[in-house]
Order: sequence, then C-alpha cells, then structure tokens
Amino acid sequence: MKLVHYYSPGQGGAWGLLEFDTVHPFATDEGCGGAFLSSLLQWPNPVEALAAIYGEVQRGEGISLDELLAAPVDPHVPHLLAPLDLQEVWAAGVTYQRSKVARMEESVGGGSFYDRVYDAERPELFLKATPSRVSGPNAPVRIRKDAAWNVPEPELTVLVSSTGRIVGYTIGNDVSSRDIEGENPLYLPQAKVYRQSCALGPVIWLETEEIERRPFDITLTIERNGAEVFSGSTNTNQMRRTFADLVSWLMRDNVLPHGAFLMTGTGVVPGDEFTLLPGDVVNIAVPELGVLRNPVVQGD
Ligand code: DO4
Ligand code: MG
Repeated sequence: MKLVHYYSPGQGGAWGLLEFDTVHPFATDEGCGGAFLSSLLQWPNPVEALAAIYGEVQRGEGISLDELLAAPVDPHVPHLLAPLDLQEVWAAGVTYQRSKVARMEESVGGGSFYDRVYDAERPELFLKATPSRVSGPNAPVRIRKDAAWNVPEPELTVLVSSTGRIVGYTIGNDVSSRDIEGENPLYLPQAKVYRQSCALGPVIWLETEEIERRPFDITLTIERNGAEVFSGSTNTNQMRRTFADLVSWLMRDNVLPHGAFLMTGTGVVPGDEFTLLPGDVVNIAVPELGVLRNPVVQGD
C-alpha cells in the first residue's frame, strides 16, 4: 500500500492510497484535525488499521500520481505535500563508511569522534526537523545564508509508529552544511536544522510486515542549468546498522506520540570540491518509492 499526501484546491490537504497509477483520497486534513497520520500511527498495527479503514470508507474521485508528481507547488493546482502531519523527523549519522570518511575529512580536529561513532554500539541520532521545517516534493530545500559548503544527503527514511514499530518507508534529504559541522561537531544542530533543511516524499510505502533491512538502491543526481553535475549511488545493504537497531535506540526513554520519521544516514557524499548552489535541482531515486525532486534556494 502506498500512501500519498496532497493538496487539492478548494479542499486543502488530503490523504489517498495509490491503486495502480491513481491516488484515491479517503481523508482530508481538515476532517482529521490535521492529524490523520498521527492517529493512524497510534494503532498497535497501523498498516492493518489503514486497510480496515480504507475498506469501509467511500473513496473520492481518483487523481493521477504522474499529474501530482509533475505539478508545481501552486495553490491553484493539485500537488504533492510532504507525507506527514505532526511527526518529528529524526536522523542517524555515520551509518555508512562513505559518511564516516567524509566527516573525518571535513572535520577540523573532531575526526576521531566520527570514527568512534561508526564502530560504537550506540549510534549517532539527532532531531533533524519538526514538520514546519520539512519540504514536500517539488518544494524548495534551502542552503543557509551563512554557509559556504552545502550538500544534499539522500537517505532511506523509515516511518515508525508511536510504539516503535517500523510501518513504512519514504525518501529523505538531510540537507547539511559541511563547513559548519566541520568547524566544530558542537555546531551540528546549526548545520542540520533550519528552515527547509529537510525534504520527504513522494509517497510512503506501508509494509504489512516488519522487514529489518531491505536492500534499497538509492541514487542521487544534481542538475545545474539543465545539466547533470553530480550522480552517485549506494544501497542500504552498505549500512553498518539495521533499521531495527536504529529504531530501538530512538525509542530508548523517548516519546513519539505522533510516530516519527527516522532518516537512516547517507552513503552518497559528493567530492570535497562540490557544493550546492541556489537554482540546483536535487533528485533522489529509490525504485520502490519513486523520485524525490527539490529545487535549491538560498537567501530571502
Ligand atoms: O555526524 C554528522 C551527520 C552525518 C549524517 O547526517 C549522515 O551520515 O547522514
Ligand atoms: Mg545525514
């Protein structure tokens, strides 16, 4: 089952399920007090609960997913929204060898911290974004005004219920300022958490079974003036940790009343000479989930 969150003129936000290429709406943000996903994630088995709800409710007229994917973020046309309502977005770091090496290279004096966390039992976890900092498909992601070296981080992102059950997957972009995090590891929250520093979408793939670690292919491409300026790929089987292990650490003495998204780390880092520029377009493709595409902005 694939869950889609989109905006429809006159109706506002709506949630639909994908059947073949068509999204069938069955709940509106307004009708659910802006908390449809939050209430779903409070069920012991959210995927079963959704299947039951969907069987009972009257489905609205369908809309083509391709049309939504191609639509600009414009209040006059139906377009995709980030697939969340009240969830926090958490992130894991240094879960791939490539990220460990990149962090050690960029870091002025903090290199051994990254080396140690890669091998340690306890993973690096941090709060990446609250819902208002998250962009949906085709909406801008941002590079900070006060940063000179910025990258997208393409990350398989797990959806977790309020009791810590892995219930689905989406694509995430953990946009980061490498010069700020490299200057001092204590600056990490500023390198990671700011407006439009995170993108999620285009859909949530809900799984009926918990599967520890799917071998998801992840490809990042970056376009500049219509030409490709970077392309790189990885697979989640290169991760040093399992999704379930990361989620178990996230749940320790934590509360996730609305469920949460957990970005599982990047395994693709462009070379040190590369920085994002305003006007670039970032595409992150995962065959099972589609493509998350976002233009890059900076400044006012
Ligand atoms: O420690 C810095 C963060 C690393 C990160 O975000 C990643 O590996 O994806
Ligand atoms: Mg990251």
